[in-house]
Amino acid sequence: MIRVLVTNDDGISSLGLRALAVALREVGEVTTLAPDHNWSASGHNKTMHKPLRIDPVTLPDGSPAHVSSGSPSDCVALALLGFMSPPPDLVISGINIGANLGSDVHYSGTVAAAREAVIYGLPAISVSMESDEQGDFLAAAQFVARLAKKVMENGLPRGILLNVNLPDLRDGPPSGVEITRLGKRVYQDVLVERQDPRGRNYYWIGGERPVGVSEEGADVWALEKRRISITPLHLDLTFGQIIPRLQGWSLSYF
Ligand SMILES: [Mn+2]
Repeated sequence: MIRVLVTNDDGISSLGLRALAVALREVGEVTTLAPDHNWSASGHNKTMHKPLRIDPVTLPDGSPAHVSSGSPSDCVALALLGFMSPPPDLVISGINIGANLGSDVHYSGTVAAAREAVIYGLPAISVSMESDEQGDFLAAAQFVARLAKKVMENGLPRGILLNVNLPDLRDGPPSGVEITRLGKRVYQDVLVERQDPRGRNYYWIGGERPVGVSEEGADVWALEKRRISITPLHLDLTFGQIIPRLQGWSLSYF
């Protein structure tokens, strides 16, 4: 029986998390440890200057879970550093409400939680769906359970996580599964400047939802075709091709 840690960034009350926790029971022994509030777009962070709490909770289906005051990546660190004993064989983060495509992976707490597991040397999957709170998370979670079995059967190279994005399954089943590369997100952020009731200016980063550039083989493209996108992400962000050129700059200290 494999041991699976389930977490997310939308918080313990998310239906996406709950569906995942239920479906993964087909694969192994599930431990759920998730943040006590929504950490979406919180990126990868480590709480270093205040204590972290973990409290037991019961999910609506009656299964036990734990809730933490920490970030998504804190939840994974807490579990792997000893809260979960023995440690998990696989970490799955999600199902996030809203896709995480292209540069989203740098903002995403969902992806950060999976990345935290990979830093510790464990295989991990981050899962997001292009939907709102009412999405068909159960169907999505059943696909993730099948993927999790594949990961355990075949293994993943060290340093790799799988970033999975699903189309909205309320519109029907997906048209396929595509192994993709990261695509290009286009953010439509707009700076909104307003005044608070005391007359001081405040700023809000607003604007329309991000769109994407649809290039064949990219995650954005797969979702546009209503396919499930699976992007392997590596911890090593080095852009090796440019190293010889930079060496050619002959940089020296003096
Ligand atoms: Mn989220």
